Amino acid sequence: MRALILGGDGYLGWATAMAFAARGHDVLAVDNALRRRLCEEIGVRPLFPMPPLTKRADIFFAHSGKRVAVCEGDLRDAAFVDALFRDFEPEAAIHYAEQPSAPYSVMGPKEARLTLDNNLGVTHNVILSVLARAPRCHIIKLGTMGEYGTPNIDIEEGWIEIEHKGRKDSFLFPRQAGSLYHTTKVMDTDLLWFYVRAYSLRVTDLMQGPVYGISTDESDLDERLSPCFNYDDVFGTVVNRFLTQAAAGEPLTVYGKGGQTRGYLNIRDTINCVELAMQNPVAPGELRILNQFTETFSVNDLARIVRKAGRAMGLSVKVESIENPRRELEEHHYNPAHSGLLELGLKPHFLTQSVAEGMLEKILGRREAIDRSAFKPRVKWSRETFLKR
Ligand code: USQ
Repeated sequence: MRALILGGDGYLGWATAMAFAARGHDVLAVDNALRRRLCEEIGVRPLFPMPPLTKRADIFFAHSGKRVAVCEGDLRDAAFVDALFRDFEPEAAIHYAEQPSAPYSVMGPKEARLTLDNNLGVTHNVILSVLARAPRCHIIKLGTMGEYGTPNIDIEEGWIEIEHKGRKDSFLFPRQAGSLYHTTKVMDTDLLWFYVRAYSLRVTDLMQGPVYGISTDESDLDERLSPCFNYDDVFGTVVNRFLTQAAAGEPLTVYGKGGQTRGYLNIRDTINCVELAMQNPVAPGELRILNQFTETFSVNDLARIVRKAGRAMGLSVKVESIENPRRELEEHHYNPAHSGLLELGLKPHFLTQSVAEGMLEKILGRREAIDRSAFKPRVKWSRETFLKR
């Protein structure tokens, strides 16, 4: 299929672009290197080498003979987005092009504004350009499980039927996000839902949990094709952080009581979920919501898994409970539905000990490059951060 990958330089976008090209799809990856710039600004670096996007596309071509076409540009520019949809005529637009970090989004007023402006601005430009230039294009939007928060009831897959005063109707499941970043995803969903209802857009909104992983079939071809693997407190997700902490001989930083439970998935499953969504498009006027994760863990569960894998590899792994910089429940009910992607054919890759050990092995190969000062959380969910001007 003709797939436009928006945010094609990021952790998930680049891995998806290569996998889709390898599987015979016609791929155009678009990015403005925002993630690289933000990492530089806050003084953090991904662990594995990351040549510029065009260079990575050349390296991938040299290994595979498959071409990821690349276009550099800012998706907040409406004319640029319009031209992309007009010229490429995509059948599917995979929309990863957002500022993806919860801590970054509440770092200060500048970061909060950037997150809001970028995430909503890009989503809205994509919607308008699809309507104007490619009305049959299926928008596949990366949302987040964090849109639902941690309510004290089971989480459904997108929708909930409510009976009120003897009448019934179906509504979006209540959303109550825990950061500004997650809130922009809630707002994205509302924007998409409006345009689906009013203008018959075709949309799949994937509510994804935290992703982990380094390896995909394509990134394993050459270390320079690795995904953008952050382990710092701002852009690193918890499994990737814990494994890097273990490799560095630093304690695993469990925030608070560690009972925070989320739905996790391997980066390989992200790629497969997005491809399944693309190959099974929705009809015009339909908003399909799929909960994208394969298994749930508490932070304490993850610390145990990483400690066990580390010990099996001869590392001494310590676990430290530190003050939680975030406002989140540390003990809560969590039972989200997630049957939609399995019904479409997803074959999950679970977080087994051998997967954790495989990741550790790769990380140990870059042990010298680990910046130990990047582990300590620097962003608190506190009003004081917004007093900066
Ligand atoms: N945590 C720790 N110690 C750490 C880092 C994190 O205990 O050193 C805890 C956090 O407090 C949280 C959980 O681990 O309870 C997950 O944190 P995370 O940083 O891995 O994930 P999060 O900030 O929620 O965001 C990530 C991605 C985001 C995606 C989201 C899915 O950055 O783009 O949308 O996962 S979800 O968590 O389901 O909302």
